Amino acid sequence: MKPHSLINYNRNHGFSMVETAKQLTYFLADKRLYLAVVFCLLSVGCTQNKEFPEPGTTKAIPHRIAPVITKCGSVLDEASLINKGWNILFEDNFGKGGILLPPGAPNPTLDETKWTYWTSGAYNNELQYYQPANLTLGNSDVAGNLDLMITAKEEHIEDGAISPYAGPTEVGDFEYTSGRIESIQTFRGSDYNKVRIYARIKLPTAYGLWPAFWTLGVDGPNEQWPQNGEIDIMESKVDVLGNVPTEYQTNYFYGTSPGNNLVSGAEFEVGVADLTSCYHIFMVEWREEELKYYFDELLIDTKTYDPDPLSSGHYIPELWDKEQRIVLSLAYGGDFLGNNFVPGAIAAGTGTMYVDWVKVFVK
Ligand SMILES: [Ca+2]
Repeated sequence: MKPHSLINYNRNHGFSMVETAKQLTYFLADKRLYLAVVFCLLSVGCTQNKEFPEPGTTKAIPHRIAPVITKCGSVLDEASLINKGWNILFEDNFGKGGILLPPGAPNPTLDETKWTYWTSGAYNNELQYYQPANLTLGNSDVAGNLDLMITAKEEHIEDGAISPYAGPTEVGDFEYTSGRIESIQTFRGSDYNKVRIYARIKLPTAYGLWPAFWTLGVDGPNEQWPQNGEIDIMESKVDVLGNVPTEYQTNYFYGTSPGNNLVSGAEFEVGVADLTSCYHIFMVEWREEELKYYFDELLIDTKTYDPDPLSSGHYIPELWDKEQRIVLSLAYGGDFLGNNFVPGAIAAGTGTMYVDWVKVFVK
């Protein structure tokens, strides 16, 4: 998801200061230089990272078409997990009894003892403004069960904060809204032998959406992204042709200085079944020396430690000690959608990401 890697810039600011073509040329030249320097400092670290999908570039992602998966509506066998020695560390089944948010909302929604939410824009040149009103509870594929529904839609927001860390004057206008939550519960792999992070999700179908289930490291006094690490368990999109997602990516990030990602070639694209008409279980098993990614309990990707730091997709064991929180987000637009992305309409009923539950097991 690369939360801090790219800056939002000039979404709502024009070039009215430029009065002649010559001035415009100079201005744009300066701007490109400025952006290059800022991008270098904030995102690329000027040295190691060639992996960020910065605008204007394309990159090869390891790609594998998994066996055709026709399973639909997967259910987790928790009893079996517990019999095998796994203990549950965190869960939210998004059931009834949640706290009303915002007050007066028609549905009980987020349990604020478990989650925080964003009320702002984000990063990566994403177009949405996150707000709690886009987080609701609704019926799932199981009678009597409820899902957390994160809904992206077209909605005008005037002078919204451009990020959770924006100053009072750092505001902009937005034409899309959506939702993002982060778990209050955090965990380090190094406190356990193994950690499994699960969610049961049905993805939205609207073009331009960027649903993601991931972990983000907790900032420390001298530690920022990607020093604190990140594990992307699932991120997907509807392509420029509007095709229903049949692919998603796994990834992770780690670095030793702010903005300087050392992970190389760990983005892995998984070809699977339709992700939008069925609920699927996405999971990563985090071990000291590897990340093992599962789709409906089928192992589809392993990122393993390799002493060769340049080996593609290698795992960096320092991540093991980095405190993580869980994030569920539904962005609209942004760098992940690629250079050909053009913002458009989100048809009614197509902009919702359905999350039945999230669980963390440890042993
Ligand atoms: Ca549920």
